[in-house]
Amino acid sequence: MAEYFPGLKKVEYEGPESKNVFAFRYYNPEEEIMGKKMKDHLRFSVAYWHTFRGSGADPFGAATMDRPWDDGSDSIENAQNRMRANFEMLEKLNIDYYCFHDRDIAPQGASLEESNENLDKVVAVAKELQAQTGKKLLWGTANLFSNPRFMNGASTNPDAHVFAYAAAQVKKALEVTQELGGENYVFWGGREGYMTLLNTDMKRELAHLARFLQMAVDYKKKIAFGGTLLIEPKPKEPTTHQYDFDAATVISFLKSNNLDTEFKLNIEANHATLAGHSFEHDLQTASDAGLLGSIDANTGNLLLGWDTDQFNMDIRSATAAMLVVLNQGGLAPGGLNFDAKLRRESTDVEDMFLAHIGGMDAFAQGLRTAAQIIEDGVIPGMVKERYSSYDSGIGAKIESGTTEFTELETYIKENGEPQGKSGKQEKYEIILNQYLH
Ligand code: XUL
Ligand code: CO
Repeated sequence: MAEYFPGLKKVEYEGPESKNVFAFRYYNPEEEIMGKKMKDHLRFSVAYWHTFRGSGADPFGAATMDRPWDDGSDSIENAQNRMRANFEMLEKLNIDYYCFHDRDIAPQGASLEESNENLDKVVAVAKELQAQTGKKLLWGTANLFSNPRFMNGASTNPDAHVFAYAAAQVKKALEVTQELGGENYVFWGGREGYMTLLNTDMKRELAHLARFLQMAVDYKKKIAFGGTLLIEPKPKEPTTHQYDFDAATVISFLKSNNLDTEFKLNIEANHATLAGHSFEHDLQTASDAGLLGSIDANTGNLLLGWDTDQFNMDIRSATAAMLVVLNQGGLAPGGLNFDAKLRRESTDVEDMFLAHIGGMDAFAQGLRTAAQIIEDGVIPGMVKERYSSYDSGIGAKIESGTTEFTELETYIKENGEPQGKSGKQEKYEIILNQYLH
């Protein structure tokens, strides 16, 4: 078989002293942290759309990246070759998973039937490569936003004909995800949202979205697909107001439509920050609801106001994320999907490797640091102490629901004014910095 990355060798762990940018300094897949292998904590995944379909094109200019294996055509053969390159990269980077949209991996045809046939031809190659390499599909999804038919949305489109098309496309995408043993299936809203309320019946559109998701649940059960269904929140872009705004909005939408037992959330860092939250805020919100299913591990550029999908090299942010993951006992069957693209100016093939190595190592270091923070217990102990007034006495009665306003009024009359207690943010930050080195 052709070699797609001839100049690039398998990336190995060399330890924190290494200066080799093609080595891991922190990611040592088989090493155990808190009783579990690093690879099982992190469950890294390559995002096919960015890594094998990204070209560096942006609204201001044409493609900048030239990949020797990609002839730029829409042929099935070209699509199959890209898939082969993907598996070589997964092997060389020691990444166990990948994720795709239906239209990333195979060209769309002139009809739904033709698109489905194209998909089957590439899925067959992917299935064979999975069997040969042991690599796995973290999740599949349907692209319900690129084709002009979806310009006014997919399941929230005012035209029922488009709703039906979206349903047909998701049906097939669920089937191929199942065929490849996908461990999850993602719904990112795409163009589910609106540009102006003047032309929009929001209540009706949201009811249609709920219907669509219920039909997906029903079809999942019909075909006995065992993966987790995930919803990926995003507040804006491409529409002005995306319905799946943030974790809190999606959780409440799921609960009010009795869908919260059927879906979990796929939290993306750059989407959280676009919503005005930190990455860890949205992770914690999802986790507290028992609904954190998977992560799109990227970052935005906070100086820009859009979804720049960069590889996250920030150890502090990765540590905050891994704290949430460790505290909920892991992510499986979810994982850390690098929904991130090379900068337009990073045009070398080797940059594809460097970006993933840097992202993997940041989250590996974040994992190690988060484990240390939890094992030392200093910060968790300070937080526990901060809430200790609820562990006994009147606080315990408040938490257990065994007191009411009259008793609380009596409590104040007897005990007077509460003493202000310092939040000690700077102390927490100093201690956090002690771990980040
Ligand atoms: C878009 C985005 C998507 C989803 C999958 O912002 O994050 O790539 O992850 O549709
Ligand atoms: Co994403």
